[in-house]
Amino acid sequence: MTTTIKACIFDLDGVIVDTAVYHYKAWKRLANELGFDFTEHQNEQLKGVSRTRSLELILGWGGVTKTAEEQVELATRKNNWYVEMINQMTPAEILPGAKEFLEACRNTGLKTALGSASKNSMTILNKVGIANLFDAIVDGNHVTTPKPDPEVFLKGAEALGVAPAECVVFEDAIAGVQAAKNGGMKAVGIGSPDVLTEADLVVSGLDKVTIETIKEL
Ligand code: B16
Ligand code: MG
Repeated sequence: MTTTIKACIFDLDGVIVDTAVYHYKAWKRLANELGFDFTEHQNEQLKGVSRTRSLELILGWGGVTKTAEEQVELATRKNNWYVEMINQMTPAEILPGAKEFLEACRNTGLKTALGSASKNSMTILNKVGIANLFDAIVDGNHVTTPKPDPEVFLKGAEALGVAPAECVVFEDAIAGVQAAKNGGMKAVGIGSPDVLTEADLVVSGLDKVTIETIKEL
């Protein structure tokens, strides 16, 4: 039996915009202040991962131990640098096809939601000028359990008033694709099919997907 798709839920970093580059710069600056460095390759492991967990991973790479209180201070320091950078973002930084695909969803009656781990998603959406293209926004401020737990996407579906099986999630992170599948949703991976093996379909970007393809999933 095929289920009608009624909504699309989008991850933010890596799907709508590439904020990973700003996260990397800010985390790298923090690591450097602590006396070590990490590579762009290691940074891949931080994509889609919460701020707290990212810090734990980075401290582990540097072999540095910090108290819970110190970790809060370090995460805040990093976030302040990150916010300085995202405050400079412009609409030119929207990834190819993202705005057009969001508009196409709305024009064909599909509901749209954001489902991001970031606590800064509103700042980013406002800076790039597309906050008005989402019917619901669920982000790191609203969830208690990180991806691959489906909480963020289930809350998105609930806010839109649609069943999980009627949703397609767009995700660039393995844990995000798993979260969608764990929630009983369809998943479109943005990236490489070799990496996002659990997705129902993998494309290189939202410029490579059409509403017709989504409805046939
Ligand atoms: P913040 P997404 C994620 O965004 C990023 O990929 C990840 O690198 C970041 O640590 C996380 O947001 C939390 O972001 O520090 O702004 O709360 O891919 O879930 O949209
Ligand atoms: Mg992402």
